[in-house]
Amino acid sequence: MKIYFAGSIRGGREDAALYLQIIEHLKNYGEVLTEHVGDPALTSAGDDGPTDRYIHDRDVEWLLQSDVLVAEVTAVSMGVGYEIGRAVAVGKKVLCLFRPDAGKNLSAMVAGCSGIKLVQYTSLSEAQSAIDQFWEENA
Ligand code: 6K6
Repeated sequence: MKIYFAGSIRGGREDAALYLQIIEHLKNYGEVLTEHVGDPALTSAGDDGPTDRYIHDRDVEWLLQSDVLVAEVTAVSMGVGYEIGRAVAVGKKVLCLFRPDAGKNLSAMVAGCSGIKLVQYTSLSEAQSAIDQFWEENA
């Protein structure tokens, strides 16, 4: 089982510690191809790494190889939205996790998409339970 985890990078790293904890839980179910998204050392500003073209092409390849996409969608991120759209377009299973108490408005393009399982949560344990249930329903 290959899992693509999507979380904000240039959209802001305020939830990076949470991404790391979600990724740790996802590892119970398979290989997470995008562990770097939870790396606390990864900032929104780093620009001395690979080119944007390299990042895009590599990440899309991983996304197309993956069985499931799990996205934390509370922080508003163009890249996460793009990845969700690409995953839905090719019929991947998609789970989106959103914290309504963070004061953000979720896009209707995610909230209204029938190809996405959307779960609202307030605590890490609720996110973990949502992941467990998603796997039970899609195993
Ligand atoms: C690093 C530091 C600043 O910018 C970077 C770019 N590096 C990236 N490395 C790996 N994946 C990336 C990178 N930038 C975006 N992504 C992908 O898009 C990840 O899979 C995330 O799920 C998503 C984040 O998009 P933005 O728009 O928030 O950056």
